[in-house]
Amino acid sequence: MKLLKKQLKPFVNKLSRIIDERDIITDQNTIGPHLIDWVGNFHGNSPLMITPRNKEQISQIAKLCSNENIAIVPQGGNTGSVAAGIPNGEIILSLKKMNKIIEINPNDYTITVQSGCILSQIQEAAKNASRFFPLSIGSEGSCTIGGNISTNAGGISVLKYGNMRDLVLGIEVVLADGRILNSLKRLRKDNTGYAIKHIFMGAEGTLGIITAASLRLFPKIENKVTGFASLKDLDSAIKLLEILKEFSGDLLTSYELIPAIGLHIATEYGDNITEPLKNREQWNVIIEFSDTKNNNNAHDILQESLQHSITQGIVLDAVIANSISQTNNIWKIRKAIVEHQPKLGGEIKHDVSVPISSVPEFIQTTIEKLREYIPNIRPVPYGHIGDGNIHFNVCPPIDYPEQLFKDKTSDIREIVYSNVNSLGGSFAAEHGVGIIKKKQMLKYKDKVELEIMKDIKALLDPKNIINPGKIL
Ligand code: 2HG
Ligand code: ZN
Repeated sequence: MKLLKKQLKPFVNKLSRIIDERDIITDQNTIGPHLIDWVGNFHGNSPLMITPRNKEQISQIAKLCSNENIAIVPQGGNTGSVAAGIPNGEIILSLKKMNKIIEINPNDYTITVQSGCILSQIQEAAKNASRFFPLSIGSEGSCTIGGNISTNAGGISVLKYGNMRDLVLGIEVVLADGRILNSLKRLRKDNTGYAIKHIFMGAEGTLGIITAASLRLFPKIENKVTGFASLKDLDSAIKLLEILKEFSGDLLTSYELIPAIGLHIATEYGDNITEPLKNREQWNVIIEFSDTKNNNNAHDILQESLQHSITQGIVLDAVIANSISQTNNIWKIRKAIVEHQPKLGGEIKHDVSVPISSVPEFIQTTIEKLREYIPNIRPVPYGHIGDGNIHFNVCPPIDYPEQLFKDKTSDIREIVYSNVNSLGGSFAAEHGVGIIKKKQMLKYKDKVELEIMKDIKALLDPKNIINPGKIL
């Protein structure tokens, strides 16, 4: 399964009949960055990385690996946080050289791309054609669309446009035995039996190597309005969400929870960030409206809904950004929380979801349970609560010994995940399972679902050569 040292040379010889020698990398300095996941808590190893340039090459590589029993880890931008793209002795198949936009069809509102395209490259191509590709995540300047599809990425626009799988019309995949599944259709309706394309989305590269995809585009956004509101309490977060939806129809694109500790992180460690409101309150939200029309509509409706919420006592104070720099300042708060949170003496990440109406109860009760376990512990629950997704990251009390906190990781995880489970939630909302959450998979995933997943894996990859040891 792993490529042993003694196998390296003869295997490289065989590979060089399929791909250019420039695309075969054994230098460990070059491979190094591909062995560490974004969070940095998982270090892998691999003797070899290959960077093929087309699906035919990948097909031949898969056949070779299948014959030789050598496992492959597909890798995109390596921006995941559950180590799904990190090898453990297997070879890395990087898709970074498959980065062409194949075609864009503005009239059909579709774009067809190779899987190594960077997300921002696709956003840009759509914009240049007066269209909009809505997936938006922190790593959009370096993550690849193949990785986004493989992990069914979420982000800040799911509220309106759905997860990655909702944006995929067709897909092209190289299977473990080298067959190429060609379903790059650009259809909105295609009821021809099982939706096979969907099993590769969220499969984290365990069922095949995605080489291209056809994606949905939307009308170009002409006008974005960003607001920041402080809330009376956590329950008000859901009440305000309702009001915003009711007042605006479908203008609401983002609704992100920012706790007071998030504002502390942003202003303390972020780059020149100012507090948006005079008084720092415990619970706050970032609100974004997007409009395809270039007029004052979005601004006026946001203002009206915030005024109404203040009268109702739901919102304590609010501001609507009236310049690009004010807008940037608000979104910089959001980014700074992700980046600087580890500076509070370490962090334990949990990417979870519960039904939207259960968000306040989940956050409150989890905080209480964590405080019973370690008084003064500092939870930082934030993020995409508009779709029930909370990044429930946990930091230690001030001056708490770092190692002692790390040693408590599995207890803390258990407190968070069991509370998620009791509210009918998911222990993996948008980041996937990878290696990091395999234990929870066994504990919380429906047994029959798990059996079917194993059956599908055995059917498509009987020799277990595509990303072995991940998810299952
Ligand atoms: C985000 O929403 C990312 O910014 C990362 O999903 C969240 O791990 C995190 O803290
Ligand atoms: Zn997120």
